[in-house]
Amino acid sequence: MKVGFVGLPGSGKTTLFNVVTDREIDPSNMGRAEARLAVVKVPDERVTRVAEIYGSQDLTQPEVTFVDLMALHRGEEHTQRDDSLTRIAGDADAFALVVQCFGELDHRGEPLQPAEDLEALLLEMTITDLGVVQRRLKRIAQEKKAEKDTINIERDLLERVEAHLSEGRLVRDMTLHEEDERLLRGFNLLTAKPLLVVLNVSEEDLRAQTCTGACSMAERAGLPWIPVAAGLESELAELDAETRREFLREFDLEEPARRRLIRACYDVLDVITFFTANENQARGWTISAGATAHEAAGKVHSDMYEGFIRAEVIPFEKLDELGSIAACKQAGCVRLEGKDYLVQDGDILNIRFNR
Ligand SMILES: Nc1nc2c(ncn2[C@@H]2O[C@H](COP(=O)(O)OP(=O)(O)OP(=O)(O)O)[C@@H](O)[C@H]2O)c(=O)[nH]1
Ligand SMILES: [Mg+2]
Repeated sequence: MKVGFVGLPGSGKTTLFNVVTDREIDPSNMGRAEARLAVVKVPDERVTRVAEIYGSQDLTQPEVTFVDLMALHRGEEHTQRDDSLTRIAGDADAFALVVQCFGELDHRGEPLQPAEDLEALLLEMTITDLGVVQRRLKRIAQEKKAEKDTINIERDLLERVEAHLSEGRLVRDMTLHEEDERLLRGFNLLTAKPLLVVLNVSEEDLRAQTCTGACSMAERAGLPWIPVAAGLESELAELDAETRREFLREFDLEEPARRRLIRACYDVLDVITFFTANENQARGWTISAGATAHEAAGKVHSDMYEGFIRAEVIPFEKLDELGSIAACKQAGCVRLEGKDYLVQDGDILNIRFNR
């Protein structure tokens, strides 16, 4: 699962990125197209418990990759638009839109207007998508074999998307058939992805639980939002764990930004976690809600997908409660499921397959 941070200049993307990733920077990505990438282990205590019960030597938490992207500028601040963001961030599963809600002035030195900033950001993303769609339409028009059915289907779809975007609306709000969605996926349109609004608020606003205008703007746009005080949290990161906990308590925050952000990303992406375990390793995996046991097997290994026979399933709650696989078997809590079984959050899957 990969989440890209986008935002206007100075909105706090890098500060948030550093907080969320504990500054664990992947050196192989240094200097690459201005985007910084870091893999974060999702804290899920269930993996530890699964490892304990299975006697696994190693454990692997599910992972989320965060990408600190370059700033998007307002239209009037740049002359040339390109699709570099689409190219760099195209493979992200979702975007977190970071909106500056701290301080009095924005990066231009003008009075802060978070709702307007969010609107400007969404507009920039919409225009970027429009550019991608229009460039493709232009190329289609130039194609000699323009009468081919497949090309016509693509053109009709892109023209619909163009009309939708031209009204300033997001592709994710379009009603699309599965076929259309598959066709569009190749274009990596920014506004087709799940979006989460991150309001980067000041310490005072966090304490007062006040919501800036941006949250009603997010709601109008049908987007989920969370408040985060990136500046405060980056200061807290310098403290030892106990002092940090005390501070968080003082702000009525049960958990640090990293956890809240990951949880919010799970929600917007509509993903769940399943586990695999043996004596060597216990591991958590992230998969779309509604995925089948067959798809889950494919996530673990292509051999398991190809040779899938069935899955033995134990729900985490049962395993946790009964404390051993033998006890689960005895209580009839180990189910045998076929390819089409819909994986549930917390399932421990033992995939039987033909090698
Ligand atoms: N007071 C306060 N300052 C913040 C907060 N978040 C970021 N800043 C400050 O705002 C400035 C810009 O923050 P960055 O994290 O660099 O913002 P950015 O979005 O990465 O900026 P660009 O990459 O240049 O677009 C820095 O001086 C930060 O210290 C916050 O929550 N509160
Ligand atoms: Mg930055």
